[in-house]
Amino acid sequence: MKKVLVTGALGQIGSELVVKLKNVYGEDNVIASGRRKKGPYDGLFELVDVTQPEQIFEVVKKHKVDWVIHLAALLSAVGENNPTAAWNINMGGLFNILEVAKQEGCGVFVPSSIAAFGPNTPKINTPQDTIQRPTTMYGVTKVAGEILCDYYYKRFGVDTRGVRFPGLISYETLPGGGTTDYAVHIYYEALKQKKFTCPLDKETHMDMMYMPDALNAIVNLMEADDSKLIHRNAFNIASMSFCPEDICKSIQKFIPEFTMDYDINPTLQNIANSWPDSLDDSNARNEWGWKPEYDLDSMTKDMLEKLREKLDIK
Ligand code: AKB
Repeated sequence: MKKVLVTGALGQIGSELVVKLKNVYGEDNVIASGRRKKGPYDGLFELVDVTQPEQIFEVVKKHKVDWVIHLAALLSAVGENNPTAAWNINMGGLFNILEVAKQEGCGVFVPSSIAAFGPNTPKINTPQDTIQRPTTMYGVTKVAGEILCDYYYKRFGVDTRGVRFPGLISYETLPGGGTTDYAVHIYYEALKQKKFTCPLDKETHMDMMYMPDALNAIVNLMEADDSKLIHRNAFNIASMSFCPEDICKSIQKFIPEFTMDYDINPTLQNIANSWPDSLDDSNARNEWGWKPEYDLDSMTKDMLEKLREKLDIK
């Protein structure tokens, strides 16, 4: 059974991933970690600041960790507000994790992002191997991270794996500081206010994914047969591509009185315009059987049901 350490475990992905990993690998084999512990935590938790290598070493040794799922990172919008912090946390943190993995013999899963692409990348059906000249610090750290993971695999034999996540939509924990966050907030506002002011223009298409598919991608790639992997660290994965107008219409199927207006945030709009509209994920499908389950309407139905319950809205 694998022993897995998750960094950034209290964030949007980590808070749900830890629960899934415990179901797959067992309660005692999953160690959640973060810079701060917000209140009591149900299960193993360690304080780890990924910019401090000795803290990572200590926890990896203490728990005899086999795999690190490295989620601690600043996202695109906060990264543009503080590029220095984005560089230090995203690159410094990843370098430290890879060094520990090299010395302690761990595998490493690191998510990349659609942010690893830029305005001169082909926008539709974006290939996995293509032009990558991102225009955000977050994107720069994601491309550099993909290359650094390739390097640690080729040079030192560290088993590095990763996918490029699109915008992730979930009801458990809010995302913090991304460009795609509107696609989560819209569901909260649809239930609470029956209206939403969108910070992106109505035809801004981006790739998106519902959290259960994203979690399956992590576990399935980690469990994939090494001999079948031609690529390793930057798999395009896709399940749906939509714009604000599409998600509005999808919500109106379940809440007909829902309305949306627009107050465009230029920083977010510029970032969104620089990203692809839709990704070609054929390598992930062929090499490790990637297959998403949710489309826009099935996600909307589930999101609204789960949020109604969570927010206690009849
Ligand atoms: C963001 O918007 O920054 C993230 C991402 C696409 O990586 N959700």
